[in-house]
Amino acid sequence: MFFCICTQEIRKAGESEIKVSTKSSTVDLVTKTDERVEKIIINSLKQEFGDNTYSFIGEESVANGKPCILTDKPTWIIDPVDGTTNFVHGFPFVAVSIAFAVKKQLEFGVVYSCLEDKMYKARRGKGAFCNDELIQVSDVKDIHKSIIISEHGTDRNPEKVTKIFSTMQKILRIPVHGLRGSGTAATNMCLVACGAVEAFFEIGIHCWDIAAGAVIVTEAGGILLDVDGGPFDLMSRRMVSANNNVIAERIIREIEIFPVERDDTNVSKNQT
Ligand code: LIP
Repeated sequence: MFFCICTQEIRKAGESEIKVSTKSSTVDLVTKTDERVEKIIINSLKQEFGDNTYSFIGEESVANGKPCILTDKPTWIIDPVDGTTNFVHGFPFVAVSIAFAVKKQLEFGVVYSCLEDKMYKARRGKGAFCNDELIQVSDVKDIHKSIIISEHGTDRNPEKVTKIFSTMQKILRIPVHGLRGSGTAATNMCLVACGAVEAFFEIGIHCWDIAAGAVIVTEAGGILLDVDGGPFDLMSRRMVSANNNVIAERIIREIEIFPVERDDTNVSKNQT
């Protein structure tokens, strides 16, 4: 129900002049719609499930100073408008992403691609679906027959931009069939899950961008790794999601890694 309200908010706001502010850089955009939709989601979840039993990690709450702490407590992880830059420009990929974790284990995730009217959802151990149709990752193992997705993020630090585009150039020259980017990590992960592309990787995303997509990809038969080939770490702000290990490992060989601050950087050990 609140996906409909959120979509109405997003569509309505998109019809008039959108007031844009910035966060970590001049190109890291936020709008009143992001904040309003996050409030609708959090208030609806509190109304439905109670206030004290759960923690909330919301992109805009964190931007306004709330801690980004994933504890053992049941936690909602929310990106109210994933693809804010797209939203501001009218580029038609905008998603609402909500995940739920217990004891740091992601239990289910929902990504609603508002303008495509595609509801992706998955619960651990129960499969992944798009508009109630079962979805599965691609069975492609030959990197030369793959489409790879990545994004350049919102950090314009020259060294990072150089590494991002050097990585993309190396992947393109493998060669792969194509490189793409929707502008929203949540949507990119759903494109892996439904087999439209073979892999999505990015350094610089946040936990709220990928938490729901992580459940959807794994339940669709895909895998998640760190960009160095190690285990996936939701709070690390770097990730590879792929249809299989062969594709993932081939991509990882090309990624030029640069440091990013973890989402939970300022959390003391006794808070986790
Ligand atoms: C976006 C991510 C995307 C990233 C963008 C931006 P937002 O999230 O989904 O992967 O490349 O820079 O962070 O900010 O639109 O919610």
